[in-house]
Amino acid sequence: MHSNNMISALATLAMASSAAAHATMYGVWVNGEDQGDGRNVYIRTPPNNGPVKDLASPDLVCNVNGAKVAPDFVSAAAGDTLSFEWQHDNRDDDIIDGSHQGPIITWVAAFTEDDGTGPIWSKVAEDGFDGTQWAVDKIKANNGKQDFTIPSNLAAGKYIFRQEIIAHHESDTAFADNPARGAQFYPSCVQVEVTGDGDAVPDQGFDFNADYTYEDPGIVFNLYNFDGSYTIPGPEVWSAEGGSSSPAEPSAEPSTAPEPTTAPEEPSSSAPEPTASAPVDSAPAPSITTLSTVVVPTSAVTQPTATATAAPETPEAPETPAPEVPEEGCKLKRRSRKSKRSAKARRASRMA
Ligand SMILES: [Cu+2]
Repeated sequence: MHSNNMISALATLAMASSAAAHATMYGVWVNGEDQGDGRNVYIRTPPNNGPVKDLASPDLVCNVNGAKVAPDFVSAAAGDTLSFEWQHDNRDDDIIDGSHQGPIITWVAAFTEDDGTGPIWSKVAEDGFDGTQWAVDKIKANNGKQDFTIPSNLAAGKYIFRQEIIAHHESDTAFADNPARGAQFYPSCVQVEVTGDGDAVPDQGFDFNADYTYEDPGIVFNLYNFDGSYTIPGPEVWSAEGGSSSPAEPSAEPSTAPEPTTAPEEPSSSAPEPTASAPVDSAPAPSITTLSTVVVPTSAVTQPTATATAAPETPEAPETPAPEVPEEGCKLKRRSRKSKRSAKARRASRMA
């Protein structure tokens, strides 16, 4: 029927103007070892690679399947190096569109079968803009991956590690002010069972729905016009200090006594920076094997040269909001990859 043709046409347009837009998490590497396709195995994988933009939505935490417990866990020891591998759709594709620049932030919470909402999260790693490159540039140059370290003092137990990409290509306007725009969050929650004899229990108590706000300059942010410095949203990286006075009781149970958080001064980065100056999409991948995200370079930020080259020729235009969900910036493209049957089913369910 008419509307089906319409959707096809729009889909073609969307694909043409933004052949590779969003991203989804494919799998996890532990100390450089591939743990295999983790989608719906140890990752609470959403049905598609679209973003979440509504800060009030529970989907902001672990995406739309946040309460769908995955059957397995990644096994790792405290102190191990993890890499979360992002891809556009599948392994070895283009990972994420070069327009989708922004930070990558990693969090941990005690395992829950719930959707992850509530004040349960602590930040374990973050990477924003280093004066030249965004975290997204780095994963595009490194097969979708960026290393971080499980805090070596983390108490043994089952956890959810949540990594998010925040894409800032439409975030000069708050989603609350214009649902067609806003920062695009790509949250992914991974089930990890951690071994070790540490005694640090995550206690930052961060609540995404309450503590991420449209007033945060790291969320409502103009990617195309900024002074070269970017403040990553959320707290300092968790210090992971254990209860030194009391005997260690390895447990993932939330502690009742919050540890004093003495925001530690992280040592400045010794990680090698890729010197990509060409546009990201055509640049040969720098031969970088490790990129630490635990350490945030705080040294002199310079003019954002990478921003200029990475800026899309055609910034994604505001798109017509779908009736079903208010967050719409990329929903159109998301839908474009779904079958007509699916679109038809949605319309049918809306009618119902
Ligand atoms: Cu997108």
